[in-house]
Amino acid sequence: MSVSSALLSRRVAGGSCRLWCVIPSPRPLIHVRSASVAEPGRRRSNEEQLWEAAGYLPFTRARIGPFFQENPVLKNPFVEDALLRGYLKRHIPQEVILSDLCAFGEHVAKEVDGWGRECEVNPPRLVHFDPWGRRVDHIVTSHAWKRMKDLSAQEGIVAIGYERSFGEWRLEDRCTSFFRFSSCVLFHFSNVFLSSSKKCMYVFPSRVYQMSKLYLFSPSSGLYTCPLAMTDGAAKVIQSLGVSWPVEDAYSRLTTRHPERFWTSGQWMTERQGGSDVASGTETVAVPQTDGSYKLHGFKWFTSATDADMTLTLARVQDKTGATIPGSKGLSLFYAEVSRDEDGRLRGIEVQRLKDKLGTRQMPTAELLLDGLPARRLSEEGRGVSSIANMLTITRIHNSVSAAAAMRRVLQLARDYATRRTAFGKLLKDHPLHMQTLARMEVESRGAFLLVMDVCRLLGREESGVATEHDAHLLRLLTPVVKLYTGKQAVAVVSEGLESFGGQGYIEDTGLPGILRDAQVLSIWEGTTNVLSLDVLRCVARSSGMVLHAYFSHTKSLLAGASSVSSLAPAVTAVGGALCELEEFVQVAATRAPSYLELAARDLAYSLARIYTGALLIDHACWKGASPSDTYAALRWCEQDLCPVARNQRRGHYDSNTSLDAALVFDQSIQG
Ligand code: UCC
Repeated sequence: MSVSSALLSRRVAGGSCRLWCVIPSPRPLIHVRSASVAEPGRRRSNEEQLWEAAGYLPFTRARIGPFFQENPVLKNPFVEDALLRGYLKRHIPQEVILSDLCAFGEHVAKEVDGWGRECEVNPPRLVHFDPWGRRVDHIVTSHAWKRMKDLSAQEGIVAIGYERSFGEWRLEDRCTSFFRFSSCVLFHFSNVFLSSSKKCMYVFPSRVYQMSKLYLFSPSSGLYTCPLAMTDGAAKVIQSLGVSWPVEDAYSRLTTRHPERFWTSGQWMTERQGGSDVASGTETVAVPQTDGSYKLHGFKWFTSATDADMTLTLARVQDKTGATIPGSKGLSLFYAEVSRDEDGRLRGIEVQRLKDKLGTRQMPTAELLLDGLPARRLSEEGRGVSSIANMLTITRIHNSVSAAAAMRRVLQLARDYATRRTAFGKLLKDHPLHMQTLARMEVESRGAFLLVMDVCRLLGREESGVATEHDAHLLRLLTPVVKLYTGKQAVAVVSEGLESFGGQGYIEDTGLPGILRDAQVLSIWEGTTNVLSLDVLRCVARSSGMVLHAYFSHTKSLLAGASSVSSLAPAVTAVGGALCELEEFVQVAATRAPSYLELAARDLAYSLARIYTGALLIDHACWKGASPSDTYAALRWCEQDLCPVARNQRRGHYDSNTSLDAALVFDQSIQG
């Protein structure tokens, strides 16, 4: 009997819908992928061979079953991001900017994201010696990593912030040029721009534009955003100290759009004693040379993106006896180029090893021995920390942009997946509990975005020369606040995001776990949460409280615009109440010992972040182009404890309970 006629007779006998019932003693049919090797040597029964030949054994030999879960798809992150588009629509509705971002978003989704993945699977490696034993210290990076450098230059990811083509711009003067977009997919929102552009307002969009582009790029950049952060920071430092010899060429390279000229910069601050307490941890010495230059000798323990072309770093100038000044007052800022001699050896640098990190593996991070690195002093002697502070401001803002972008990316993927994945009989998007979870992430993500962009707006105002004293205070206060708060949010939101993919979120080659690993660094480098909380106290003290004065008055002005919007009333009440609590806390804390404020520093920073973000969400929801979702997001955000520092103050957390905290942490005792 032929195979087909044998099957036919069985079908007739049993009915095809009950096939398995009529097979005598059916064997389990679960040998996915390994059916042919599971029981070596066993011959298949005639019956099995018949079913298999006819295609009725779905799990056997090369067949692994018919179902494949659709993967989440990255779509144009600009088009997909309603808040980004709304924010830009409100603040910088310039045709050229919007079409550039839209086109860049398309490029990111279609091509750049793949390069980012290649950076992850092809991490850098260090080649210490050439085949003949000569020391070369080559950091070998992937093709994709190099492409990221060229792309960053071409797209002006650093340059836009310095070109300032859009400097100070008066909206009413330019509104006639709106919406002649010829390319891309801006039809989504083009018809509502003009209606919102009637009133006169000033915007300072270069930094907002640059950071919006960075925001689109960051999650697909293979961590190239790290060298870009330091490059931007170095350009800012050079600009603030004066673009002149010996750094004018470097400045033009850091800020160029020409890939062949583009340089990246390092920021070598961390030594073996640690990266937070820079003042006492820096051992590197600078030995003066007769020509006015210096040679640096020291050990840099954690240098990110070590394939940079130049660096800014701190060192202590030795006097003629070889002595140095300890502490912050002994630190000066130096500029050094990374170059090779005629034998191909790095000049004055030995790369000890690459770091084996939890995440950010795409990027070379190294330990460097500085062994006579030629350098030029940029700051006055002893003014190193304050001179590099501008770099810290910029890298902290970049860090915050990357944090907001990581949250947005995981949400975009989770949202797409929710339209593809079926469980318990329906798509994930039709499970209200799943939607509630994503909505909570969305609220965090929106809050982070608005907080970050507001700091970028302030930075743009400062650099356009139009910042008031009030703006400058606000920028100083909010920079550590936004960095510390968004770093923590990113880890939480991305972690939650991975869970929304179930087990697949835990599988390396989906690319999802890397998002979480990379997010974890955001709360660590460029100042940990506690170090930044103390920086908040530092700027309050150094400004004699003026930064807080600016904060309170600006937050109140944001709320004032919403006082007549009834749908936002609960949010306005919550933020207003929290602001009063915060003012009371500040008054009490001002009368207490410094140790009291130090214990409150972290909760204070969180309170500043939550209250201000609440006010920004409310303000954005009041804008006439806002959507009902903007209102909903503001209401949801303001339901949380906006002022944890007041609550914990009432509980006595900042009184003298440090000994109890320590006793709890080191508890070894068992009573009874
Ligand atoms: O390097 C690292 C990794 C690089 C990777 C970068 C990529 C990130 C973006 C990625 C995106 C994906 S990690 C190493 C990072 N290290 C830090 O961030 C340092 C953390 N520690 C601090 O921030 C500390 O608070 C210090 C180092 C600033 C404290 O130093 P001092 O010397 O003890 O502080 P002082 O004495 O309070 O301040 C010295 C001067 C003062 O100015 P003057 O002398 O004029 O009164 C301060 O006002 O510095 C000024 N100053 C600041 N100014 C201190 N901090 C600031 C600030 N934040 N802004 C403005």
